[in-house]
This record gives sequence, structure tokens and C-alpha cells, in this order.
Amino acid sequence: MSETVLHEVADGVATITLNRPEVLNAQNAELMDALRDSMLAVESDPAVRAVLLTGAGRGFSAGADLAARGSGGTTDPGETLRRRYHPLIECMRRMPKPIVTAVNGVAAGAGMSLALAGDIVLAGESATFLQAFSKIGLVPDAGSTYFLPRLVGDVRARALAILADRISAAEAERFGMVWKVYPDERLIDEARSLAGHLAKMPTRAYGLIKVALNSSSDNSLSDQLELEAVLQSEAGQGEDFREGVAAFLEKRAPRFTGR
Ligand code: T3D
Repeated sequence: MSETVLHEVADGVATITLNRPEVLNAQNAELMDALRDSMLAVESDPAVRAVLLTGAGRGFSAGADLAARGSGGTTDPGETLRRRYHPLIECMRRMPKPIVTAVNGVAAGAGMSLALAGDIVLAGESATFLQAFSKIGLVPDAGSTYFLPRLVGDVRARALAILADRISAAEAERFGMVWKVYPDERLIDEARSLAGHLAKMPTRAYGLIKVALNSSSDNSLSDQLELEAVLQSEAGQGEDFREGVAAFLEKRAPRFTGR
């Protein structure tokens, strides 16, 4: 078991912590393999109904480990992406339960891509975001060219990718990349509290919401309306739908089981 990623499950929440604080959680092969294995494990674990992803120390993640790569190295970065990053990012997007990313410091390069792959992105007020790729002669990867234009629009996505300016959490929130910014000392408690709340909510419906939203920007209106109907048929057969309606009619709090 690698120490580069901490994985703990309690009360329906899997907390995954990137754990190479001495290098701002830069992503070497060991960390990426451990992170992928953690995400795949929670995807199929019925005891997990929400995921919290954060970083140890003063950074969220500084992206790919450049020291491991040395002065360019012989490894084709495209192959590294296909082998290590794509299975992870795709797993996060299809994960049938919500992922909260708590960005506790700098999120650079593929570290920023990882942060944006979450469903609800929270940040500490001293967190920063940086499309570091072009500074070292690379192109944004690990989903950044997919997530960024959809989140912030084409004008900002281009400027962020080309200029590679380091932006603050407040700017990231203003641009629509971050849901909420908290004082640094409150971030992890707020993130835990949110993930704990989500773990008691209708997990199956959340998974279906993700399916709908993941398809939205590539679908026509007709296709999206039909997809909503298909997903609603599925949600409508769920125990949580029956419980939600019963709780409303009985004027009490619902007790969702996630089924
Ligand atoms: O093949 C493939 O892997 C393809 C995939 C590519 C995806 C990518 O992510 S490419 C982009 C890689 N990331 C970067 O280019 C960012 C490099 N880091 C920085 O620009 C800065 O460190 C930060 C802006 C992120 C933070 O700056 P600052 O001043 O807060 O911290 P620092 O002093 O630069 O870093 C602290 C330590 O972490 C330092 O180590 P030291 O000197 O104390 O021993 C530094 O070397 C180390 N560190 C930071 N980033 C990385 C790193 N070590 C290895 N790889 C890093 N990416």
C-alpha cells in the first residue's frame, strides 16, 4: 500500500488525500497508480456514498512530477496520459456518487485538471490555480481543455492556457471554476461537512444527475430531453424517490438509503 495517497472510509465518505507534501503533491507514477486504485475502489464500494479529494500540506497538487521526468526523459507524455491519467479522470466523471475536491493550496498543471474533475470544487482562500503546461512547453492535459472552456468560456480558457498566469481562489470563483471559497483554516471542516451531508442524500439520483450533466454539452435539446426521461424513469423506480415523497407528505426529514 503506497503512502503517497491516504485513503480512509468513514460514515459513507471516502477521504482521499494526496500525500507528497514535500513536493506539493507532485504526481509521480506511484501516486498516480495509488490514486487510480483508490478511485476505482470507491467507485464500486457500496459503503461509499460521497468522496472527498484533497492534498496534504500547503498544496493541492503541483501536477506531474518534473523531477521524476528529469530533463525531458524518454517517456512519451502522451503514453503516460493514456496509461495513468485518462482512466482516473474518466473514473471520476462517471463515478456514481458525488466527488468534493477541496483545493487547499496550489493546483497546477494536471493538479488543476484533477481539481476540476470533481463535482463540487471548494477552495481555501490562499489556493491558486495555474495552467502550468505552456511554461514548460506542453499543452494542457488530463481534461483541462475539456473542463476549462465549459466552465469559464472560450475567452478565459484560452488566456489561462496560453498565458499560464497563476490565479487566486477568488478569481477562480468569479470565473466559475470553484463553487465556494473558505478561509484556509475552515476549508477541510467545510469540505468534510459537505461530503458527510452528501453521503446521506439520494446517491442513486446523484449518479444519474452526473450522467445527465456529463452528456449535456454534446447533446441536442431533443437528445437531452430524452436522456432526462430515461434517467427519470430509473430514478422514479428508486427507493429514495418513494422515501422523498413520503417524507414530504408526512412533513418529516427523509431517510435516504442511496438506493
Ligand atoms: O508525462 C507526463 O507526466 C505528462 C503529464 C503532464 C501534466 C503536467 O502536470 S505538466 C505541468 C507540471 N507542473 C508544473 O510545471 C508546475 C511546476 N511547479 C511550479 O511551477 C511551482 O512549484 C508552483 C507554482 C506549483 C508552486 O510554487 P511555490 O513557489 O509555491 O513552491 P516551490 O518552491 O516551487 O515548490 C516547493 C517544492 O516542490 C520544491 O522542492 P524543493 O526545492 O523545496 O526541494 C519544488 O521543486 C517542488 N515541486 C513543485 N512542483 C513540482 C515539484 N517537484 C516536482 N514536480 C513538480 N511539478
